[in-house]
Amino acid sequence: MTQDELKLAVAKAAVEYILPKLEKDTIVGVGSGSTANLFIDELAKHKQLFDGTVASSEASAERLRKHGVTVYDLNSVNKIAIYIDGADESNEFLHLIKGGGAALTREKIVTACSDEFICIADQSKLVDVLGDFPLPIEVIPMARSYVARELVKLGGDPVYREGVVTDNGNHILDVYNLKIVNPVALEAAINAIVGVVTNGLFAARPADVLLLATQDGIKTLT
Ligand code: ABF
Repeated sequence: MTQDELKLAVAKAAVEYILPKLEKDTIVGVGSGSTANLFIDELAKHKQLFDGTVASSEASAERLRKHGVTVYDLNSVNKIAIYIDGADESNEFLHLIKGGGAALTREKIVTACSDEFICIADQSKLVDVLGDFPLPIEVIPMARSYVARELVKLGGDPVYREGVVTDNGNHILDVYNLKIVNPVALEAAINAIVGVVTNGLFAARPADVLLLATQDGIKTLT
């Protein structure tokens, strides 16, 4: 199977996984990216089974609405039962790097509000040590250079993602050459830099389940 076929397979598997959990009042958190887009298309076929969604990006919200799926503002929702989203990398502990699509802050907020976070990915995303994928950091624009200097002190090589403005009006630094052996500690250290909004490590709150599409079928990691 090609990578696109693997993404479609895991998107379908995610829908099968959550179908028994859906009730009339269920709110589903929906992530961003190409795998999440395929999930949206599959989920929409069952829109009558649940109440609606909260989306982690404007792009996903628009795609959901085009399918006729209700999208709620997070502030009007009490509880998200399930959040489904992709990732750029995962280790065996389901610590993730996310944010390649620049939606990391909203993704982390939706994760925090969700009872269960199901990550969906193809097999290329599973790694021994996080960090080959450059770690995205969302920064307040005026703090960009300061944050970059602090990230160098932590051993990384930050690069400004030029031309990208997040849904929150901020900038992204991508940090290269990190071998992230302690993701929980690095997540906290980067978040402690003044001017950082969020970093793309999802380790303090990892995924609860990783559905991984492989050439041998869908694997479920917990
Ligand atoms: C989002 O989409 C991001 O956190 C991550 O950067 C990206 C993964 O995209 P794809 O599914 O296209 O590889 O989940």
